Amino acid sequence: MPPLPIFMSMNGKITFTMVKPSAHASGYSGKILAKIEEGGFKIIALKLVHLTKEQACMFYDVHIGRPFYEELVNFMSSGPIIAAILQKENAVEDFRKYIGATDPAKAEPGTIRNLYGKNMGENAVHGSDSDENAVREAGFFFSSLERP
Ligand code: IDP
Ligand code: MG
Repeated sequence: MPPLPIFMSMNGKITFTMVKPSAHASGYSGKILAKIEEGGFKIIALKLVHLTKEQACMFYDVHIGRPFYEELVNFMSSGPIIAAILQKENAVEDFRKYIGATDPAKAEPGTIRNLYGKNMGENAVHGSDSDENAVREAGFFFSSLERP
């Protein structure tokens, strides 16, 4: 992924999420966005995008070399996703808790991945894993005209 964007004043207060292709195709985007808002996360940028394989490779470049990388980028470019920037105090950590474990079978009952995930790959949503990655991921999807 490209270097950090200049815009960083919301560092610590934002996270980045995607409704993954399988969840969007199943018609869960509305329910998932509602659940995100119910959790106290404010949607401050939002779009529907169909990533090319090259774009998915770039987004997930941190996972290059992992056994699931090829499957992951094929899946993430298989259909449209909903991308959003979310604002909340302690956004990254709180959202990771709110979506649950990577494997939906291990995610706490009531979490988004528990409710809407199918398996380890098709786990309904993405959530940034650090403040630095949240800023980087938000900058990958949204220009300065598309976000506060
Ligand atoms: P995370 O999304 O909970 O942060 P990561 O380890 O960063 O989990 O992995 C990124 C994504 O790659 C996961 O959300 C999942 O969709 C996919 N993934 C991770 N591990 C596996 C696996 O063992 N098999 C298939 N897909 C995987
Ligand atoms: Mg991750």
